[in-house]
Amino acid sequence: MSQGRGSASFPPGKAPLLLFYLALLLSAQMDGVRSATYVVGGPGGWTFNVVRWTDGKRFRAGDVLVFNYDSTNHNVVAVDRGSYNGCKTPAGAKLFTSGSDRIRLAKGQNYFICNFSGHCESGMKIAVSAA
Ligand SMILES: *[C@@H]1O[C@H](CO)[C@@H](O)[C@H](O)[C@H]1NC(C)=O
Ligand SMILES: [Cu+2]
Repeated sequence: MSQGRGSASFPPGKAPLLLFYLALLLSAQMDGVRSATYVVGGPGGWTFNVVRWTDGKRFRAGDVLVFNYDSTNHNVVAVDRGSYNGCKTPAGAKLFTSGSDRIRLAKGQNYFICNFSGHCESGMKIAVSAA
């Protein structure tokens, strides 16, 4: 049986298994580099005055935002810049109501508000810039 350089300690039959585990490890690490998951508002979740939660954070396209909230009192609406600034809901805006929504960030600006009456005005809104 030949013992090639670099494979001295691995019987030929085990090489595919080793490569398989190596591939798993690499793909897990690349996933970690590619996208992160953030819980909006931290332990307090998606609620009033969450607007500053993004301060000092850096987001990337593909990162996932998790919005945790009581779905009887709040929701999440993906809006445009003008609607974000004016706390308006544009026609056809995408609405999330599960109480634990996972939303993947698109490259550029992403705007989210709660459109229950008065909530956006009370700081229940976030603007997220994804590189
Ligand atoms: C909130 O957004 C949804 C989805 O666009 C819309 O159907 C609903 O009328 C909005 N509610 C208010 C109070 O603007
Ligand atoms: Cu709300």
